[in-house]
Amino acid sequence: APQPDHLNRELLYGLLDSYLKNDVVSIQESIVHHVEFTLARSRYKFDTREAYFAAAHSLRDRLIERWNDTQAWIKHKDPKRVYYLSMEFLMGRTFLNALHNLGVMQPYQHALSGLGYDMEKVQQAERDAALGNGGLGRLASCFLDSMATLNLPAWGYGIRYEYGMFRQVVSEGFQKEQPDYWLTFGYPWEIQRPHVAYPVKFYGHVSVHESQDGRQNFVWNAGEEVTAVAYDNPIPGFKTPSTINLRLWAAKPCQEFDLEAFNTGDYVSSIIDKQKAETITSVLYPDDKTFEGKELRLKQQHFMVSATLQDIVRRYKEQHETFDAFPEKVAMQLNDTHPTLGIPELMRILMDENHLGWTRSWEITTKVFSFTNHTVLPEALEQWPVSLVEKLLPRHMQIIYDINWRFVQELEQNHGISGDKLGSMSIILDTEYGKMVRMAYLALVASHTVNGVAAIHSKLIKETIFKEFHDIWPEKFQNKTNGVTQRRWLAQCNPPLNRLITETLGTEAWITHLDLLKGLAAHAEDETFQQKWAEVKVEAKAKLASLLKDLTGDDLNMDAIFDVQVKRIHEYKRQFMNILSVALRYDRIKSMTEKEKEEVVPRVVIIGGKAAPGYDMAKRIIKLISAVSETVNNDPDVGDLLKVYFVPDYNVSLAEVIVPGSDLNQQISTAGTEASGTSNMKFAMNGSLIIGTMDGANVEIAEEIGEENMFIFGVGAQEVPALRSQREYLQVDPQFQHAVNLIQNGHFGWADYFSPLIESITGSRDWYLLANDFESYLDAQERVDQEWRDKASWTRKSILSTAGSGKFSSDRTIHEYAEDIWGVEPLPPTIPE
Ligand code: H53
Repeated sequence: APQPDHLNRELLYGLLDSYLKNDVVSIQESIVHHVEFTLARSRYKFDTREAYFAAAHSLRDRLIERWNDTQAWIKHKDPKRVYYLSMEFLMGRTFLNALHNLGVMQPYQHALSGLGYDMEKVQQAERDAALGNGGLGRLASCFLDSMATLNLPAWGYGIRYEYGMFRQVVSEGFQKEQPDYWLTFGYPWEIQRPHVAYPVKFYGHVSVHESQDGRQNFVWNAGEEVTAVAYDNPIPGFKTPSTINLRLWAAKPCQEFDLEAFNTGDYVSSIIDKQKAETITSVLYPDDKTFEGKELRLKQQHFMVSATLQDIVRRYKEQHETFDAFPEKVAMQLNDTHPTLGIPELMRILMDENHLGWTRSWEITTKVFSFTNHTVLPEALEQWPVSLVEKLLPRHMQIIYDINWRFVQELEQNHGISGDKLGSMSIILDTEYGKMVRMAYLALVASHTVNGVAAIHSKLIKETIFKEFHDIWPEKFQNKTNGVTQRRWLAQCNPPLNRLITETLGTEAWITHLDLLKGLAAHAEDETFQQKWAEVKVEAKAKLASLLKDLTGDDLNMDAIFDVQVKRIHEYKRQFMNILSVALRYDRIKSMTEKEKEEVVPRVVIIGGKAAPGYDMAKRIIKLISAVSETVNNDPDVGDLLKVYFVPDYNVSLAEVIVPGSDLNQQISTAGTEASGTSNMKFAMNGSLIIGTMDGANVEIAEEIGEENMFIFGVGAQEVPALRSQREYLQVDPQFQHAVNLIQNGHFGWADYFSPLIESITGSRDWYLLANDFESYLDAQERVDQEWRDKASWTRKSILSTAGSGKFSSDRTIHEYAEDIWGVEPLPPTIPE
């Protein structure tokens, strides 16, 4: 780019010598300025949405100054940096989070109300950025918040999908997917960087050239080239000026490539052809648990890692002459296997573009990558056909073969492995449909560390899917129990509880040191404190009730237990078991006398979550929940003793209302199937009691808050394999059979439509062991009702849930990653406030 002839530094510094002011009038000026000049609306007439956009732009200015200074400071200090590579970031809304983290909530509230706008409504005008499916994507977003707050020199890298997670509409009980075109009115939190752009190649062939020193040079002659353009999203830390970057790539047609095509005469077709490049980043794949093997998805993965690695290498080379220091300056975390192509891509960049030999390149590569596994479900593990990888990325396929060849040699020579075992560990798997690349094995071989996401899960991966690798490389394996950011999931989404905690502890230091919550335990028995705690819960419940009132028109019984299960719909998460028990509860109430009914503990059962569009069983489960809901909610015999709601389009913003407003939450996966779960942590923080199995992070939550303060039930993970093999001989519990009969006999209608569901839990087909766990589940539900009758005891448990949730801050998780895996250190920016 052309440089200025003469830089008048003094003048420039003088013009921007301090940060934007955060007094109410300055903020109002900046909002009105953006109304007039950014939105080009009249400052005398703008609606709530325009007020949101103007306020967002005003806040964005404040983010940018911190962002610029943080980045300049990091560049100046040149520390080791960590890059978090993820195909998903489930960010949700940004406005409230940025206000809180910058500490300007109050002045903005006053500024807006002074102009005549209600902060609550303004904030509702923001659309969620839903560039993720569920747990894995939301974890990545919590991690960004923690990395910024801990002052780590960190960046996130991902894709700027034009269509995020689909909008779920439930019509007559059936899920319909609608596109989430979230960019219609623009996204004020991003900064487009047209000059940060890289070519990304696909297809074509590889040619070999002999160089003068006799070395072979591989040249990839691509068949297609697109441009990756950077969009930067500033991520502010809490109570620190540190503002890190989430760089998302968008695909654009490549300008220079293949100009010949334009000269063949068909100018218009050439342009139209190029425009297809943009489809690469058009849509997020909405299934996070079944591997699909679609070519476009593979393209997305390569697109993301290729642009990212070019960017990282360019940044490194700006400050370093050789690659010697690369491993001391760069750490890259692979969020699941989705970005694993980054491994052969870095090898390619080092060998083919920077002419390092294999040995040097491999040494560098294996020092920078580490990888997180998020599931043991076999259907989720990525295996790409060799034929497809070869076609799309011919050079990468060669490199993967070479990596595998050397790996197999090592197994034979250093570990004495041969025969079938060699084949079972090979990165390339031979199947009847052809050869496949096992991405997890590639990631394992090239990474210095692999981690699971909760203690039980990390143990399981060592014993099952990665056992043979653990046998030879035990030191590679670590656990990093997930966490969530208490800024969003407690401080921001539950202001009354925030105030009560701060008042009780006498400090708001818990917002950065969540362990301090244990100080609440001392007050758990205190009656006045319990009273206050219960009042705060009622406030949060009222908000949830008003949300449901808007959705359904119903007034909820505030004395009822608000019983919530919100998460993706999946057989292993067992929403089906939940609704079976609801059917039974309904049936019991129906047979009661009026006198007996007086003893019933009222419940509001709330279920929400999306089914992957192609997941037939999950869609039937949604229909079943809706059918039960329809029958129960309209039955005058039941009144408000039981209500069932399916909340459509569950997303981050809804979670921010639902989580604080719940009394009870269900974490009831078959033991050994849910790697960690993270909503369990959010609920616990907000004083909602868990009914759950000993699965995922529930196990560690029980250690922290005490099993006696939860409703634990069901078989343990160690028992599952044996029980699965004996399923057909199981003596089924009569209550289970009765619940099944109710559905089968058409009590809720649609009996035929539900029969595949019934079959899936019958005899030897009951893979997720609903029949095994049902009795113990009902028993736990009975304990819930008993506990509710003793208000003081329930509240005490609720307080102890929050008090025991300190471990589950993503600050703790990120601190562990930084120390044990990345070797990066905090770099607090010294910026004048
Ligand atoms: O990742 C969460 C875990 C959760 C696990 C989830 C996950 C996805 O969201 C998508 C794909 C995948 O393989 C795993 O199911 O248990 O808490 C974050 O680690």
